[in-house]
Amino acid sequence: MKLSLKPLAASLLAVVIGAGSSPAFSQDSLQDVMAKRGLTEKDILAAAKTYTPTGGRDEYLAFSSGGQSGQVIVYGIPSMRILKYIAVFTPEPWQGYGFDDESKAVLAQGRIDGKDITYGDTHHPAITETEGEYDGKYLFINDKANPRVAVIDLHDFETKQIVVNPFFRSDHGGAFVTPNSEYVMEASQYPAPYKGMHDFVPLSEFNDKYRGGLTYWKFNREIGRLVMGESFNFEMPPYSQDLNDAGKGPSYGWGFTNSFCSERYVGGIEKGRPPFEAGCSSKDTDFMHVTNWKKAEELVAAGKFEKVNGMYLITMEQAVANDLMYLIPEPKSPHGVDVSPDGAHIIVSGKLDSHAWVYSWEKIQKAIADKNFESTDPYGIPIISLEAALARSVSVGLGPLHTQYDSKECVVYTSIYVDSMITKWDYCEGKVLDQLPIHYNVGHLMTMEGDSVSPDGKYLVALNKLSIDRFNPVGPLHPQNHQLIDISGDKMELLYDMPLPLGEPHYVVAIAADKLSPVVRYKSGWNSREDKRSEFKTRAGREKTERSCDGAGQCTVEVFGTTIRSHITPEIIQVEEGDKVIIHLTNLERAQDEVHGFAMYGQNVQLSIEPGKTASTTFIADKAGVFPYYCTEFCSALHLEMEGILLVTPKGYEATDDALVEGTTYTQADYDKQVDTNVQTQAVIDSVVKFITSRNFKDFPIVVALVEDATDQLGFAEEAKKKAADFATAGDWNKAMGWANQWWQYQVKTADLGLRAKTHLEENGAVEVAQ
Ligand code: RUQ
Ligand code: CUA
Repeated sequence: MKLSLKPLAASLLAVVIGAGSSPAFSQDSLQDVMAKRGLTEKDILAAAKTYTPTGGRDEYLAFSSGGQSGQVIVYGIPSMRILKYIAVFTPEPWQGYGFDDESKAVLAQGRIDGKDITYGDTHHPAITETEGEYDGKYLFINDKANPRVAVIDLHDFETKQIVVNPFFRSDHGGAFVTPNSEYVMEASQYPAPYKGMHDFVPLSEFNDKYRGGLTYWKFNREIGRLVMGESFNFEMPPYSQDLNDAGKGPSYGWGFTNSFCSERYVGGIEKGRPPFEAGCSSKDTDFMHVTNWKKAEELVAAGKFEKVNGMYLITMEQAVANDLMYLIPEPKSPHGVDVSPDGAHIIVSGKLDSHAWVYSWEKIQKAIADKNFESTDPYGIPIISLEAALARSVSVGLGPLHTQYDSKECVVYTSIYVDSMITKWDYCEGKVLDQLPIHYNVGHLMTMEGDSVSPDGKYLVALNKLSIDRFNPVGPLHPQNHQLIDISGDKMELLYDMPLPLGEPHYVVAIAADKLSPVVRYKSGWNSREDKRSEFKTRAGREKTERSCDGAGQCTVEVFGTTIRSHITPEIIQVEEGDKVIIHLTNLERAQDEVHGFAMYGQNVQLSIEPGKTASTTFIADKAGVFPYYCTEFCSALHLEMEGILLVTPKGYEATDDALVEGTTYTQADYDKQVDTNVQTQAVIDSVVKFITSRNFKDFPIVVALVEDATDQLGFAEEAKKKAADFATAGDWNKAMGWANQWWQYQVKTADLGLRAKTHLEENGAVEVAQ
């Protein structure tokens, strides 16, 4: 009986290598490998800056929008290794999201007019801030297509809430947070009649009845949720509001929203009119909207505004009367609006122009105080003249979009879409410092903690819209290309290309990894989607199945079950055709990473049950039949045996024989042989235990956790051993043999854990301690 897996692995490797071509580089020197692969010294240097050895951790975690995949992608920087997809607006089977009853309830919050919307066009993630610093508690992200904002809790990286904007029919400018995450900003994009106020309005009334807007969603940190009833919305002209950013420092309390299509063009290509793209880019300037959320908040508290659709509505008239909103011209079809870390400047790009425009908050404030307005727009909103607000404009390249700030004062990076490059420039002096080509057509770009009051600099990620020839071809739909750039020196250095084959990521935020401390398991019996103890939590030994029928004759079978390596309790569920079946499963594991899945044939059931979690599924067993179910995670050597059967009997079915047949009959000799194996296995376990306890294993938290888990498993082995002995005494060799095997299963799990602990100690330099 050999339990060490090493010789097995070695022989397998020998087979694999022997069967194929010989390894290309195994004994080569670095120079040889460089020559064979055609790598330059610069490549090696870039590799050394990004390569993260096995087991190594990244310095930053990046949260990227997944675009029209409706998800968030998490990856490490500088390794650019993808660590997770967080399901947000789209069902994600691997996580049980949109499959368990608990997460279905989260997705249901995002219904629009009663319709399930099972995708999203995620655009801009934002991390919660405290005094302008990322605090790593929550992440927000918007859905542009269906104006929604989601709240992701970073204690377990799960989506907890989806809110639907009660007025808009699209949003682009979400999600941006104010410096203490008091509010999450969400601006509409495509003007439309406000929901609940007007349903259909013909385009002939576009100027009067179509509207844009900016919602300030109140975030309640205590409960970690957005609160509609404490939120307010600024009604805005039917321009296409674009992105937002919140003021900070001297501009704290204010918000900035740029816009395009202030032409208020309504299209009509099929009527022989010029298309939207021409009609929306005819004027020389559009508008930045400047809103005073701090004052609006006070007026809301003073009962100044009415609630419409469950949220406070500030009409344009009220905003003007109360000095809450101003406009400032921006160059032709602008894009992006980025407030400097010190809150003193705001940079907007000219998209159809080669300039970036630096606005001065001091000058804007003065214009507001002096009521120095050049005119009002058609809706009566005061317009501050460009000259009164602008500090300078700088030619940065063709098609500038977004700007990110460095840790170095006055240094910024702007993405240049048409020229496919990043321009590094100084916004105080107004001069270009460096330019770097990217591949290709960059949209957003992002520096480490770049949206906070103290950006870290170091790395920049370019989120490129096209990858064209950068990767092995995989058909007409290409991956996106995120390029990692070293910005620590005077010159930018391109380090790495990462293909992202999941939607079109729009924006990404990166936070120092040490600010995050996600849990590794849930408190036992946890409803993770609501973040509270599940009312269906089930303890070991308390599993039960109940059946009840209502007056109308609808019967419900409710299962309170558990999962633990390597069995699902119950293993047999019997219901009648037409029954409603509700299955609650609690994962009893306390061990890290011991997730169990639960998939069932033909019922669209797939749960992911992380340690401690309780997840539920509900379906109608509408067809008689036999429905196998099993665990979908390879959780132990006996994972394949982690199975069960749902029997759906035909209506009125009478059992003639309920006995479970034995496939094999065992004798005392079989039993004795198994017991012998178990005794030998125990000797192996004992030797591993001796190794571990003779080392300073308590200095290794991972080993301590493994030992705890192993001790549990060994306890289960003892219980099974006792049952085996009892049946042996009674002469029931089949049951005795079964329990002797179960005893051995627990021993195997114990040994698996023990060997992992032993390997960890050996690899990490544990030392012998006095016994
Ligand atoms: S916007 S590529 Cu959708 Cu963030 Cu500028
Ligand atoms: Cu649990 Cu496989």
